[in-house]
Amino acid sequence: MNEAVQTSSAFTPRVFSGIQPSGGLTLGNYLGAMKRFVDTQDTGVQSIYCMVDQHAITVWQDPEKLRHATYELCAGYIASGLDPEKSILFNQSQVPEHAQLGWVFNCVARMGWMQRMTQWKDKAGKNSQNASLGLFAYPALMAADILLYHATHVPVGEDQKQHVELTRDIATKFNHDYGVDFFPIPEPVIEGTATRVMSLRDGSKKMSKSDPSDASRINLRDDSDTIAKKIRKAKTDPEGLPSEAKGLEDRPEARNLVNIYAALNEQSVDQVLADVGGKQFSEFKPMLAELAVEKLSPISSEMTRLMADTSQIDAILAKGAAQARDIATPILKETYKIVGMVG
Ligand code: AQP
Repeated sequence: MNEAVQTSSAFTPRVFSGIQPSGGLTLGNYLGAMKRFVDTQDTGVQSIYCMVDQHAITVWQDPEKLRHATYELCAGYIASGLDPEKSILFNQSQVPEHAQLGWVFNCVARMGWMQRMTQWKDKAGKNSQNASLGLFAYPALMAADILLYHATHVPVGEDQKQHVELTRDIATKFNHDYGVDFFPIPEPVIEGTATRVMSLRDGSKKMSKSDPSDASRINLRDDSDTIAKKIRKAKTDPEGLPSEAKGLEDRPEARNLVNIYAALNEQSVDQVLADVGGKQFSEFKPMLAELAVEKLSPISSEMTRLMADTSQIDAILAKGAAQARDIATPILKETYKIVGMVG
């Protein structure tokens, strides 16, 4: 992140990223996003992190569960180490400028661009005529999330790379169509050993909040026994662990467990394999379970503590929304002026 953030640009480096409150947080969200957000916080670059509830409703959400998941997500951000005094932490729907800029970008983005998005194809599936218009337009709103703050760097997991590339296309087209150099062309920041944490049941599928199988993921709120049980039951192959990363090729489930271990323990895959190479999974899985419990249970306990008094979270969100609007309002105003809106 440090290296990427130092890239020279006419725009002041600023980091933006978001997570959907579309269910309970997973180990994938933690390693692919939250843990990396925390690492960025102390680099001195202004960082803005969002709960993207408007993205969550692109597929139907039970209203009570959505509200609860939004509070839990905020608690998860803080419990993972994000400090609302250092980073701006807010909920998307509390900053109406996201939807307003999103509309402008709906008019810049092309249908063909959206149709190529793999997330759209995966989520809409064969029944795309019945998917929401919001799900189709999701990447234009995501572009608005990022560009509303003139963010230059977007830490994400692998799965969101294509959406950040589309954000770049939207910024480029807007600047070109109106003959301005108004929006930065943001960089996706995809670093580390856990940019794509896979399902524990199928090494070809991403670990996801909305996977119907709870055994496929580790939830941040799982208790120690559940974490250990899920890791014990995780799919593997019959071979032992290799001593070098090359030996994990064509072994997606084995690679996934080693990647998770490396990310949790802040080691490289080679360092992990230097220690565990030659071991069987029957020996490695308990090591992984112990490490996962050691790292995740303090987060879960802190989330429980924060959730006991949601008025504290309300106050953090109100402050974050005000800080976000201070940056967003002039940028939206200038956008409207550029496109010729009176006001
Ligand atoms: N399995 C993963 N590995 C690495 N990173 C991941 N992220 C999500 N899953 C993994 C990263 O977490 C951030 C927030 O993602 P999101 O929750 O907003 O949306 P998503 O990527 O669609 O995550 P899910 O869990 O799959 O949600 P649902 O099931 O609701 O669609 C992003 O940076 C993402 O890359």
